[in-house]
Amino acid sequence: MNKLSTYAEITWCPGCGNFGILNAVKKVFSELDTKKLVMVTGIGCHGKIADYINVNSFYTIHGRTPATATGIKLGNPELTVVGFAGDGDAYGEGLEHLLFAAKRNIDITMVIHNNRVYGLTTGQFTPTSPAGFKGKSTPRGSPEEPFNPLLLAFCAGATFIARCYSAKSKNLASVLREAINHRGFSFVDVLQPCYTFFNTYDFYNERVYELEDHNPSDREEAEKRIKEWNYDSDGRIPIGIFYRESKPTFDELVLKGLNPSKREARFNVKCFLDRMI
Ligand SMILES: Cc1ncc(C[n+]2csc(CCOP(=O)(O)OP(=O)(O)O)c2C)c(N)n1
Ligand code: SF4
Ligand SMILES: [Mg+2]
Repeated sequence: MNKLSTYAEITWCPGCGNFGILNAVKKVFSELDTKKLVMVTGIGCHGKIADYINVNSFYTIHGRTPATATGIKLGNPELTVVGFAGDGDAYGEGLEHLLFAAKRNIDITMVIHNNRVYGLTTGQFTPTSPAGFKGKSTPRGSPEEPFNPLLLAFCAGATFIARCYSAKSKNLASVLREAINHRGFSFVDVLQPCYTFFNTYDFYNERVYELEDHNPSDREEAEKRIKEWNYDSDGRIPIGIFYRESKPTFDELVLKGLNPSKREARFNVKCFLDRMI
């Protein structure tokens, strides 16, 4: 048994793309100092990942993973904070939290299990479901076009932007490693088939390809590649790192070297508040 495994029985459906994410995350976490690692999850099938990995974790409320992760990072900037959210969670209920975390460039990583459906509540459409999607809440097909979450994150100010596919585990692990190492807001959208309510394996297997000869520090080029696929029903789907930029982080700017979790900082509340303002 991997030292990061837990006693919890895995209750994801057989064939769920979350298994690929779990394996890649465990691989990358096993290389880190887990005493300084915290995972935060939203509510949904994705959130169960916290039960299956033996590290410090916080199950927060629907859509609030970036807000909770931000609070943890500001409380102790020495921690590595990795958030896991669903597409309904991060792009529906909690979109504003995601965009403001990107705008602030807080040094956290957000991994989105994007199955393009509300899985846990049995199959309603989400902001990234394709037009025509038939589910519990749209039995005749959703008339809405999806949005492109990478483009939203790019416009909001994310300094690391990537897309992965849960079935390409080597690529997923290597992108996750880079995302966690990046100082600043890292955003990783993972295409994760929901075997039960939106089985997209064939669709992705035909279209997904790995970015090559792409310079993630070229902003114009990154925008072009991000727009190459807009979560609709056509085209090829690039995965990999689209954009990377080095910028001061929110936690550095606000805390200026202070660690509020340390004894001396707690005894000097006034000094801390002065730095915050
Ligand atoms: C504020 C709020 N609204 C609705 C719900 C009900 N709810 C629980 S899980 C869920 C869907 C989660 O979908 P997603 O975030 O895509 O995660 P998945 O199950 O697909 O991994 C909903 C709507 C809730 N718990 N809280
Ligand atoms: S409902 Fe979908 S996302 Fe949830 S465990 Fe089953 S296959 Fe996975
Ligand atoms: Mg979902």
